[in-house]
Amino acid sequence: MQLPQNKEQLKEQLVTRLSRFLGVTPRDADDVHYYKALAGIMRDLTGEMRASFSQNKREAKRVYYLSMEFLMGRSLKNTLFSLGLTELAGEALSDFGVKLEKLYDCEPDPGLGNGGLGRLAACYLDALATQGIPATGYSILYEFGIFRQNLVEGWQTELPDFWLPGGKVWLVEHDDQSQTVSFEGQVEESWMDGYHQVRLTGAKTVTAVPFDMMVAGMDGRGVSRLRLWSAKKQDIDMQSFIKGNYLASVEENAMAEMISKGLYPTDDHPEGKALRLRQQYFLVSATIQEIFHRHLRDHRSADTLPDYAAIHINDTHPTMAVPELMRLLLDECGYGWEAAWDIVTRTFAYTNHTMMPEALEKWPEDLVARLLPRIHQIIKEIDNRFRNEMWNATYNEEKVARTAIIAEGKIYMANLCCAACHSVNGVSALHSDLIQKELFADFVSVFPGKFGNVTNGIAHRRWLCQANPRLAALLKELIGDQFIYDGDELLKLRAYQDDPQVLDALGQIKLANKKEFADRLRKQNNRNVNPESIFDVQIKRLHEYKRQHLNAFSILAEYLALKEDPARFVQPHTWFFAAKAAPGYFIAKQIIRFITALGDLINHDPDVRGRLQVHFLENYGVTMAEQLAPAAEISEQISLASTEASGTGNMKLMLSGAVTLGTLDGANVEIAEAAGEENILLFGLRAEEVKRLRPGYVPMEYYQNNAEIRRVIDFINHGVAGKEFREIWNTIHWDPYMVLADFADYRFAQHTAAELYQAPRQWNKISLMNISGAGRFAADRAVLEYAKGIWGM
Ligand code: NBG
Repeated sequence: MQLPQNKEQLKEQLVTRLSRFLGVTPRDADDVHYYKALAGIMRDLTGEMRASFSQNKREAKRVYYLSMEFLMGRSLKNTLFSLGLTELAGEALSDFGVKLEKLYDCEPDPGLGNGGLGRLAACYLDALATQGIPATGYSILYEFGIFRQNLVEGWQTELPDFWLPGGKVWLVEHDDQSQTVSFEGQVEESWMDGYHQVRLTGAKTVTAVPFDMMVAGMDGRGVSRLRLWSAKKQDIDMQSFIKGNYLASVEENAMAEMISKGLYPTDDHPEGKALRLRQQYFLVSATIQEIFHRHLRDHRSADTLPDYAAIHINDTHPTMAVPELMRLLLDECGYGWEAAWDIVTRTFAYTNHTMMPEALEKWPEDLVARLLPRIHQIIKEIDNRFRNEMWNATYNEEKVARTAIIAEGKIYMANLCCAACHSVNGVSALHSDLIQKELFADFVSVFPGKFGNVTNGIAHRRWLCQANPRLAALLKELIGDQFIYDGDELLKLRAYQDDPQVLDALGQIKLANKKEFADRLRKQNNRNVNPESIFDVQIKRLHEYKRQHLNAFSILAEYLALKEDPARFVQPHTWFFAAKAAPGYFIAKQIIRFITALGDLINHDPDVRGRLQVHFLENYGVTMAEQLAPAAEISEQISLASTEASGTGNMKLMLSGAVTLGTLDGANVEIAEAAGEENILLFGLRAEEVKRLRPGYVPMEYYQNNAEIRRVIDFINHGVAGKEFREIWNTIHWDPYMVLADFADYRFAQHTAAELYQAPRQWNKISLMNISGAGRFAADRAVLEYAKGIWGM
């Protein structure tokens, strides 16, 4: 298939596809048909491009990015944009009376991830393709992605997300490349001719069938592949079937296929469930077997694996890849331990994405022993040897205990990564510093060279050029189009920081984006928002550490102040929240309910009408973020310092000119540097202050000493919009994320923002400084740092 050169060619391809694959004529076809036809063309095109890209790079080292999550967002717009076909497609379709924009809305959001971790992986595939680095992302083809969030009287309920009907048009099955993954069974060892032989008998096997999806880089410079494994079990228990036990005959199949049924909807907080462990091993076993055997086929010896393969472990979820590769080297190829370990340690690198202690994965040893007996043996041996190594290096029993891989019946996945990977990095300067000084300090004392930082980045072409076309057009006019390829080019915009025309143009673009978003809300959600009000946005997962409740308490304070003095001037202000909470995270769900109730209270109160509004938007996802980010003016990044590893939403909002109102946490620190400290609204405790104050923290002192806090908390005590919020009231008394400690300073920052907003040109200048400084957060920069500094390319 050829890249369509002109409108007529594309029309021809569309007509063919409509009739051949969908059985409709252009006249009878509806938007979904056109969407599928166009997507199918793009899928085939990018598939072929990938094949030739891969062929060109056959001697090159490859990146294999293992991640339990890839939050891809929609593909059609991105693919057309990258291949420079957007206009052509629009024209071709309009000849059939079809609007391209409407086709975009036919595509579901493949929600194969929870939040930042999964979206980061997707952004990296995009950047790797543009940089011409041959890469494959590996994950699971979850039949159900992240749940659809439905609020019933403010209470989050979870509905299944059927994404495959509209999403599978992007996938190509390769069942000839299936792999077999074994669970359970017994390990049998023997010696033959002086060689140690290991066999697993009586194991239960599952077939991993790969489905590929392509991500085209800008101008088709390269194409990344996302390979998703689906669990299949084709055979049937014939004995049960013959005896008439029909259910029993397929029961095991159903169990096996459960593995790829659904995404675990928790982030930053893994649940130690057997199915989750099965999922993890399923992913890594299929992936490592494929990489390994392909390497042996192409290069004949496993010795050279580290020269051709950089395997990346995205957070600890795919850590079992380490013992899995050891297993292949030891049991299949007869390597000795040291030689195998040397190959493994030169092949793997690991990124840590969170410091939250409860989020660090540990698996019960007995579960691993039962489910993965051979893997368990190998991990035990790694643990033994690593304890020795640590002891010889430190003669310090405590250090040995703290870095142990197995302790008290649990397997510590982050420790396994630190022991086995040649590189360990955090995702922002602050986070990398903290993991080196705290979480992994013992490892650092012995292996200092292993640890580093790669600050996260975002696919700026998606988040700027595609999501915010008005701004992109202005930028092209002012600074040319090189920023599309090189984020740092955005700095050139600074030449216009005092140009009143440009500043006004930025204001007009923001207003147009706000109106567009308000329109959408009116049509889709029947909500009316005032586009002249300041758009204040907090969009991210719901977690206590991210402190959506701090924002909510401040809104309540604002409201109560206005009720007391209705004649007071206030800057009209609309707050948007959007967030999913882990289904079992009770307090997080209560916070959603609280914000919704706050909306009910405020949005219906005639005293504040037209001035204050609060909206909690249901079912947050990548597409919603693409719609809301261009309209945002205040970017709420208010986690307690030292809790947010990086954040990436902060980068997306900055890139669209929103002003960060945030703590010095995660990548906010670098955002402040990039925009200039005077162009960001910082507040709150610093990481080192948090560390110092937390142990003796008494939240009620703030309650006693601050009348505004008192008023807010007492108000909550009496219920909001007729609803009780006992649990929220209780947590404030304990306040693990120090909301009360930062409250007064946060209020001050909010007032400052409202004041600055009174002077539009000044505000727009701040906005310009943010847009122009956002280039360093391009994923292109981040993947190049990985490639050079970590993957050895
Ligand atoms: C998240 C962090 C974010 C970070 C993303 C991507 C997990 C486990 N971690 O701060 O909370 O931006 O990872 O690195 O989802």
